[in-house]
Amino acid sequence: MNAQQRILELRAELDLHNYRYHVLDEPSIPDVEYDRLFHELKALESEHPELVTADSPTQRVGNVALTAFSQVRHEIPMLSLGNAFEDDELREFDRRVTDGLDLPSGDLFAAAAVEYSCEPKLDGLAVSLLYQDGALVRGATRGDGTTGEDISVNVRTIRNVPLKLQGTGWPAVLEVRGEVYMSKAGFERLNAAQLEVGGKTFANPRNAAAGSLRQLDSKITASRPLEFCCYGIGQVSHDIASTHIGNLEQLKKWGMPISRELKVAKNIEQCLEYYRDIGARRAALPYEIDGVVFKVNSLGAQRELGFRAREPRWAIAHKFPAMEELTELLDVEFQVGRTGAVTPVARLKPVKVAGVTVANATLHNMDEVARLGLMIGDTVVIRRAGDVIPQVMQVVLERRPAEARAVQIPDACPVCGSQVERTQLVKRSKGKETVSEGAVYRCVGRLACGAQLKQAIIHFVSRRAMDIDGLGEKSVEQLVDEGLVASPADLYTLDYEAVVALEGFAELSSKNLLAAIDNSKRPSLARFIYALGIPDVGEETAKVLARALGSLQRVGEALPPVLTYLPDVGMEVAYEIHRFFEDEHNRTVIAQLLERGLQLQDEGEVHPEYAASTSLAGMIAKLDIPFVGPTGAQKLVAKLDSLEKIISADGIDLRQALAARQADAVREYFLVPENAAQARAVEAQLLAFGMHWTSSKRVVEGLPLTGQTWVLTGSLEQMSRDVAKEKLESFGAKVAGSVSAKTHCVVAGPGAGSKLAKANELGLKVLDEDQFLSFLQTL
Ligand code: JCF
Repeated sequence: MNAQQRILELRAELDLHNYRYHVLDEPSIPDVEYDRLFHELKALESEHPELVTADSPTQRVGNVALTAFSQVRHEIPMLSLGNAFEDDELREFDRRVTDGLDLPSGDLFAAAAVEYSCEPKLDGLAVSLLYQDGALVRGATRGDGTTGEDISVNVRTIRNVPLKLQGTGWPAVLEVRGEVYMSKAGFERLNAAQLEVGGKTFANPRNAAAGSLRQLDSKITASRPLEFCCYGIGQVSHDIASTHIGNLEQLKKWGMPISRELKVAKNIEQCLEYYRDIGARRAALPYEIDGVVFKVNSLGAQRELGFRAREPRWAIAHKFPAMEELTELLDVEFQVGRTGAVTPVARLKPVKVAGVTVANATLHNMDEVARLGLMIGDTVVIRRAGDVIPQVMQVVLERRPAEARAVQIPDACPVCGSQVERTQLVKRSKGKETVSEGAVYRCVGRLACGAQLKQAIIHFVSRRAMDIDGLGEKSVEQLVDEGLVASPADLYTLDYEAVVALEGFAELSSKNLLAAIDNSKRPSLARFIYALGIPDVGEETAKVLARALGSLQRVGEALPPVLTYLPDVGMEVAYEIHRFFEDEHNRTVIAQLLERGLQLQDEGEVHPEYAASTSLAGMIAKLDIPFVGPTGAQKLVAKLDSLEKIISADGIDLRQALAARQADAVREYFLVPENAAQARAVEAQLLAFGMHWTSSKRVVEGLPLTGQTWVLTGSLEQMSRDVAKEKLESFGAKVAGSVSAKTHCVVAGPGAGSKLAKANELGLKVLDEDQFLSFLQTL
């Protein structure tokens, strides 16, 4: 086979794979294989430049930069669409369509309904693609509808735009129209890449698509994740089908990407159903849309209806309420959270966004304020997507008033007046500490700060923490504001007189609250640790701490490096835990809680699995000595089998175990007295906690259900699901959310559905609640 034949063969194969991938969504070969074929074609073409043609898949990389786009006249104008927002506006449209058509009059009750095509309205740019004899010869923007710009080189770089049509039978002249857009994922990727190289980021996928498509340098366009979706035809040398959907389906066969959501509606009510369905799935779609488009499906009927000014009478865009609006930033206030983080909150001139009035938006932290370049008085773009809290997307700099003010973080806490400090990020690496400024500012007032105290108590009493029922946010505020409660411990000294005097508390509710407080006195260790509200310690971490260390005392004493032996506990969290228990005030509150009757239920020994999870080598590896990782540490311990030997070893001993520069690093490290002292303290604590040095990790069958995965489904009557889960976990089992062949056992209560069915299908062990309870008795 000669080069020309092979080139044609490769192009045909690559075109076919492109079609299967982009249009049919059924990739037929792995990406690496595609790349291999592509590179073979590229190599052949560079050997034979005379054989390169414009429709080769290698030509999607862009071309020499232009100085301007030339103009293109649209033979058939590119129209815009009329809009509807309300259901009734859409029914009105349908009435106009029905009235405009000469429908066969028959039975009055079998009112002739008009059939419509339905598709999402992509938020991108309309373009026209002209094919002559099946080859793409021109791409143009919509422009003003009559005249657009020639962006042929740019559209050729879009991966799913066919450079050549597939199959046969296409009209000699075929103008395809559609939308060029960027997927949400492509947009995120592009912005992340732009940030990395210090380039400009885009406010939304539409702007990114527009900025990418209208590039004079098509190489830039080629690097952008643009996509095309065809929604109709313009000029055509002969008719294709008799319906709009028929046209699109034929175009798809010729290789044109069309919407996967294209549907037919038998009447306008089905259009409304479609609108609601797409609306409900809007956030989950991979691209942004601003509504749906309905078109009269019959092309004959379209012709009969014709146009009114610049809009077809046979189509309409049913828009969703806008997700973005402009408003004014009136002020930035600062809120204090449970851990004292002082966060900026935008106070906005109220504005309706997607049907909801927005007056506040979170600004996350001061870095975000700086990133947005926000000033008070600015006009800002607000976005509300799905159930997400409204966000400030962008400042409209052109509208900044002369009197705009900078946003200033306060020096003093707005609630308690304590000092506000910028958090520091401490990184420990290679035995050295580096400190940098964090994005978060904290009020140092802790429980002396009313805001933190309220949040701390709300967290403490919450269902997954101490589970004290009957104490809502309003009552907590009262208790704090009236000075009745200055720490969680004070809940346990409340008396009837104090409670019944609160607003909203009667005799019964007061008694109930006091009973609930009393009932909360015997929490599990894990619940209690979680309830303390240690920064960064959620429920899972609290469980890990409780299960591994077994006692509050050990959790409080543990040195940060000792804590990092626990699964999912990194240095940052370890230091938060350590700092929390070092704090005088926190110690006092914990002591008071225990004095006032709190009894932790399940304190015990260090978990055998945790005790076995370490080794001397592992400990050495965690010290972060330069050049000494896990392998180096293991070699070291193989020669010198105790910490003391390692600390006191000289250069010669060390070089027997390690490479010269590692040996020197170890020696240098332990010559610093604090380093040696810290290593000794960590070792002493690990040993005191029941660790025993083994040369490698050993898994101990510690608990009766260790290694088993259980699934709970349906409702349980004698205990809550949470309690059942806690019980299983306390016996070492993992509790999973879905059933698989690896599931050990399924507990199924009334109402169990698909999970139970699947368990039966897989032949798994299934217990009902009574069987489950008796099983627990046997453990
Ligand atoms: O997805 C779109 N943005 C879109 C725009 C879809 C359509 O079917 C359109 C359009 C603009 C004009 N149809 C026309 C006639």
